[in-house]
Amino acid sequence: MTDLSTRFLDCAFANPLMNASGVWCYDQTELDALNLSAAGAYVTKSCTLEPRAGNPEPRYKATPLGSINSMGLPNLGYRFYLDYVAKHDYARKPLFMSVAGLSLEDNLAMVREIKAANVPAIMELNLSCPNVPGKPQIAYDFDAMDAMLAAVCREYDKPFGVKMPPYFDIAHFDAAAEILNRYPQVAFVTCINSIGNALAIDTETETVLIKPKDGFGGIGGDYVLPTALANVNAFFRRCPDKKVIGCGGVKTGEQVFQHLLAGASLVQVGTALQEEGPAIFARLADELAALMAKKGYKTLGDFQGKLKTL
Ligand code: RRO
Repeated sequence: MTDLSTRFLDCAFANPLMNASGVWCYDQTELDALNLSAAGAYVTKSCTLEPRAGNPEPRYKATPLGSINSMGLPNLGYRFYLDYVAKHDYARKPLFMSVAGLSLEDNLAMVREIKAANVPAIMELNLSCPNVPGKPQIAYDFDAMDAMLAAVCREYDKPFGVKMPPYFDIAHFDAAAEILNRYPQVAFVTCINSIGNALAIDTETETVLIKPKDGFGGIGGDYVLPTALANVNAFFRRCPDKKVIGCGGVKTGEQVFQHLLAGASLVQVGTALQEEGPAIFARLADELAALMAKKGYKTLGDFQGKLKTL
């Protein structure tokens, strides 16, 4: 028998699969569908202090190789998500709450309320939203990231995680990991958010695919798998006291396996969930179990983080 169960931050997970924040987690209906799905856990849409309508549509488009989005952080406001996580049955499955304030002060205000509510939800602080016009990604400004983490760690009392953008240079892996390692309270690192500010073009109409920011948006799906695996492995190697959550380019059990092998403890699904719906989790779990059985692996621990080099 193949066992997909795992433990993460003292919580039991039936399997390592969950959604990527932003996909299928905007409102009660979508969140309830994830709760009913075969996902081992799920995460709420990144929230802000006040509700946001987000950017003008069309703001998400699938392409043959993945997706491009510039949603612009549409969400129902942190009070809705805090209320949702407060009512969740944690015996059923763990739940994460994603937070993406538009400023340090906004994040601190939300963190204060989350702390006061004393909910069992695991906080994922999004340091990498690429799509709010005029707001650069915090995790691409190392001083701002350090200041954000210092302030949030002062305000919050539980372990939490950070959602990181992709980095593309070894010096940046080193610098980002060095900052994260200053904060033991940062218990996990989710790699990666979409690759920001890409441009997808329709040749026939000679037009961009999405309306916001003249067509610039974050890409996910097949485009990003090798970048995601590199970031997972880079932070897995550099942050031995933290867990890594893999995100990017997962649409088969084999890709879940690759993320786990590279060092991920849990694996998030974005574009493929958007395209296939929450039934994808049962398929991915079956495919992962079949691949493990073929290789003679009985538990995730048999291969997790054991990527070989040449
Ligand atoms: O809402 C978005 O536009 C968005 C966010 Br907050 C994010 O973190 N990543 C992304 O691809 N889109």
